[in-house]
Amino acid sequence: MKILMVYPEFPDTFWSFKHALKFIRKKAFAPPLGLLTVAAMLPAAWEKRLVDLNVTRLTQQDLAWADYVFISAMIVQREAARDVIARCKEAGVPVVAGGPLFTSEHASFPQVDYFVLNEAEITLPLFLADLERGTAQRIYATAEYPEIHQTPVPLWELADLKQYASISVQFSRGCPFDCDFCNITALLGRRPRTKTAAQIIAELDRIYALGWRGPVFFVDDNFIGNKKQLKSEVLPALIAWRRGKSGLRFSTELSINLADDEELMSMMVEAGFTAVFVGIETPNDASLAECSKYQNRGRDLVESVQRMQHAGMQVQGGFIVGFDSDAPSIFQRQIEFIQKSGIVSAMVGLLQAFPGTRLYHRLEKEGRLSNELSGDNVDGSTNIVPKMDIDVLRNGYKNILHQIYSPKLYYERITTFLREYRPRKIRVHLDPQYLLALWRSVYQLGIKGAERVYYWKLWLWTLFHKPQLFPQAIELAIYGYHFRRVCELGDGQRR
Ligand code: B12
Repeated sequence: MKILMVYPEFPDTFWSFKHALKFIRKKAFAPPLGLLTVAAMLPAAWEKRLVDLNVTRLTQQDLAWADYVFISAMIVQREAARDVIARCKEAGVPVVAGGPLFTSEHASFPQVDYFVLNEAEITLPLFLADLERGTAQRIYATAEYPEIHQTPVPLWELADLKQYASISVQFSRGCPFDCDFCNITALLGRRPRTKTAAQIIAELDRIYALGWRGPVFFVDDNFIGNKKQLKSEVLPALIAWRRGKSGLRFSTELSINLADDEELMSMMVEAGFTAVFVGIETPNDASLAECSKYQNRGRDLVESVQRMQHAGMQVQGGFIVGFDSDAPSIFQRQIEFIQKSGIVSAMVGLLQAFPGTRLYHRLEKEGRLSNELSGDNVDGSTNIVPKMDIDVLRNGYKNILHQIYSPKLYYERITTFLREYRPRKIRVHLDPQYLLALWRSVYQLGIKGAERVYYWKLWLWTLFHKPQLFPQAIELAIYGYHFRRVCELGDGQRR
């Protein structure tokens, strides 16, 4: 059996990092972990190939080769996924679809032959068994959440790793918190299900054996969902694994209560975590109460961020406007908060309602769902009829992005962050692409760019005050270029 795994193209968004990736000559952020995991669950004797349309093209020969196309996507890849499916149909190749897009809205894909929805650990074996018997059904779905102790090491070797800026691994699924807008608890539940330390080490060994020394992103919904297992088992194993190795900086996603646990922060940093993405959402306490984001309430959010920066981790943050409790003053409050926090990569989104979430059900009852969901909450669109006037909301939102990604405020945030950041030493792996990126940044940002004055000021400031943080300063300057480009492009396109 010949299986072609296909991952549709992402639009040019905040999260694509497309304009920043050019500096290091990479084509995409990370290989598609869902498909590579599914590939490892298929019979070993089957031939498998991966075509990630973010790094390469899908040719007629690819389709002619395949007995089945396995496709995965997020909602944001909806249109690109439709194109792939149409091409498969033209070529007469049956399509098997899974992943978050199809789990959320399979009914709108009549051309797909088989849906293997939810988590493949449960649904894929059922499909494969039926396929072998010649009795395959069209839809396999489950309301259960599998344990992931048996999930195999993903087949990273199917991906052309040179094309990617980072690699994803996953330790856990699910999040114990219950924020009403979050798609995660709807898709993956509230009980954190974890892999064992042995599984994670086997995955890292595999990545290392493939020659990877770049960044590794732990794509957990909340990495600290099971602190006990982390402290007693997983982090000690990661600390031991890291000894004598260079590169492989770790980053992850987690909740703000990490700031309350000095021991956990210290262990994470020792294990090699240098950046964490945290859902901060809003400095407006009424909005935090509205969406049940209790873990963010009753604390000084800036101080919590600084504690993580002091421990040695860069904090990236997600922010949202458009809650019912947001007044027009929220836009300026968000700007001031983001500046003060030194969160350089601030992903500010308009509140959207994903199907299956508590927010979606509430708004459906209130008759407040409007147009189709884009699935990208930073494209300036929303499927919610807001309480605030929609034009005030859109303009206020746009204004936040223009302000925080203007060279002045953006570079100010870099210095605020570098002042607070106290990284632990991690043996760097010198990739010549990073040196070239420095020179590309000199040309693009320091000579051609509108931000050149700020760029050179940052050079001077960093070299005088924090010379050891010079690589981080340049990396952040390059991200700023991407964010600004996306804002500029978005102006013409946003709904
Ligand atoms: C890593 C990640 C990213 C990476 C993607 C890197 C990459 N190339 O893959 C980055 C940071 C770029 C990213 C960005 C975004 N992401 Co994202 N991301 C994730 C995250 C945290 C992990 C994905 C992952 O690798 N999981 C591990 C694998 C093993 O799980 P999986 O892919 O779900 O696969 C399993 C099953 O779904 C199934 N399966 C999957 N595919 C297939 C295919 C077949 C054929 C079969 C049989 C089975 C199957 O089997 C697998 C094993 O069980 C998820 C949350 C999550 N826990 O899944 C969100 C998630 C996928 N992202 C989401 C969103 C919304 C986004 C953004 C739009 C953010 C935003 N602005 O709001 C952007 C869009 C990207 C862009 N460029 O525009 C949503 C998607 C919701 C939806 N219904 O579509 C999720 C679910 C998070 C959430 N809040 O709900 N993301």
